[in-house]
Amino acid sequence: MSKTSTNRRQFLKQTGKASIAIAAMPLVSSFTSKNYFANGDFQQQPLPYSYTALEPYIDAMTMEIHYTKHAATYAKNLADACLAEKVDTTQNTLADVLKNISKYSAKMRNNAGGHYNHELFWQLMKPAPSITPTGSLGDAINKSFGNFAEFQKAFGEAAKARFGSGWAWLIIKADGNLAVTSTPNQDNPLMDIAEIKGFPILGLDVWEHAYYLKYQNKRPDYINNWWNIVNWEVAQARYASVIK
Ligand code: MN3
Repeated sequence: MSKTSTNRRQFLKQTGKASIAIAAMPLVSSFTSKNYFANGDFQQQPLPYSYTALEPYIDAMTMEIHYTKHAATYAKNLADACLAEKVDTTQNTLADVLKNISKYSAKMRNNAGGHYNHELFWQLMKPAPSITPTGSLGDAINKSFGNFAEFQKAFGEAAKARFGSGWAWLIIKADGNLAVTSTPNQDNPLMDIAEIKGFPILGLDVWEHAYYLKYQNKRPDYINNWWNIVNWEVAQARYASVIK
């Protein structure tokens, strides 16, 4: 038996759920009950690098406008929605809100998703990272997709095929397996309304505001270049936080 499947069995045993089907929701919800972002996950956190740091793959003006205008607005509108809809941000995590998002307004859906997705996106990038994942996530990618190049192809196809605005994802599904998915607008795989649910390991913003100044209509070039700045340490940490 492989180490991965042993670990999965141990996980399922620990949750007290014998079957994959019954264990389906606990895997995701057990993670989402944690406050993933330090220092308050309802507020916009400082960008972990300068606006120029991801050049030449993402230009400084795009980073500045994306962070100070687009993402800041999601954070502000999320705060407004939490007040209006009586979400106690000291008692609930953002992920708690996302997994019950069908109970809230469209404003909450757009801005809770927008805020979570962008806070994650900033963390998932860094200048000059290691180019391929190592550790248990690297092993899981090879097992699920055959090899790293095949995974990149699948993820790139999901990002290219998302019509209009949205996100491409690498997620851990409730059965512990990896999957590539995409969501429209600011939805994400933690939401109870998501077509394919799971815990996001990687997320790529394919809204035009994320790339248009540099790439214009060439979304595939933006997607291909993004691999040069993926922070695999953060992705690995997210994976390891769910799959022990
Ligand atoms: Mn964006």
